[in-house]
Amino acid sequence: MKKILVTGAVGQIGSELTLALRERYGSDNVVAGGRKTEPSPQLRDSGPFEWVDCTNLGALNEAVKKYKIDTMYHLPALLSAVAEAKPQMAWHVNINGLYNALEVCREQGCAIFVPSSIGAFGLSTPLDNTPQDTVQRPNTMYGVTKVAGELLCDYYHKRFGVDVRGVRYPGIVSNVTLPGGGTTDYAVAIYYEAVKGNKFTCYLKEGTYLDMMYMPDAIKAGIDLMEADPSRLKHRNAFNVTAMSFAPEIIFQEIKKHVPDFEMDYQVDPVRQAIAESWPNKMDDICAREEWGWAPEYDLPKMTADMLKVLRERHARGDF
Ligand code: AKB
Repeated sequence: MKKILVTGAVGQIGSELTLALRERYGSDNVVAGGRKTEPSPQLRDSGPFEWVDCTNLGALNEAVKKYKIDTMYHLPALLSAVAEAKPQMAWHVNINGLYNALEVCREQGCAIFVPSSIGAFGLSTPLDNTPQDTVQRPNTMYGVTKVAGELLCDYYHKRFGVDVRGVRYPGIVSNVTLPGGGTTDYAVAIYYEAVKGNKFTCYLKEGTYLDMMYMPDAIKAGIDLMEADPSRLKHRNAFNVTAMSFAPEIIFQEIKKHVPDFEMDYQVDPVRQAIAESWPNKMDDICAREEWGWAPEYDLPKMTADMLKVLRERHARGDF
């Protein structure tokens, strides 16, 4: 049975991925690693929890030894908009933290999952049907750390034989933990405002298409890729994966089918708009489909119906 450490377990992806991993591999076999934010009672009480800062190599090494970890899901990262506001911190967490995780995995023979992002692309990338292997010249600190991270991961695989694999996540929509400081966050916030009966003000322009994915598919991607037969993998870091592509007016119209008097206007944030315009409109994820059977379950209508159902229940309970 695997022994897994999830670093960044209290974050947007980690808080749900950790629970899914516990269900699959047994609660005692999945350690949730947090740095500062208090875990939810569910995350803290459903299995081992350890305070571990990935920028501290010694602490990370100790945690891996203590729990005899053989697989790491390494999730800590500053997202795109906040990385533009704090570029030095973004480099420190996204790159120095990743370097530490790779070093620990090299020394202790662990496999490791490292998420990359649509942020690894830039304006000179073909933005429609973005190929798996293409130009990657991002002009944001987030993008720089994501491309450097992909290259570092491939280097650790080739040079040291570390079993490191990753996906380029698009914007992730979830009904549990809010994202913090990303460019795609509007696609989460819009559902909360619709459920609260508020008008939504969108910080991206009409017509700004981006790839997106519902959290259950994001979790499935991470688990399926780590369970894939390595002999089938021609790529490793990192696979394009997508489930849908939409612009603000498209998700708005989909929500309106369920909330007829929902309203939206625009107040464009130039920083996030420029980032969004440098990212693909829609990626081609054929390599993930062919090499490890990637197939998402949720499209926009199915995701919207589920998001609204869950958020309405949470709203009725007074969660937000
Ligand atoms: C962000 O918007 O920064 C992230 C991402 C697409 O990597 N959600």
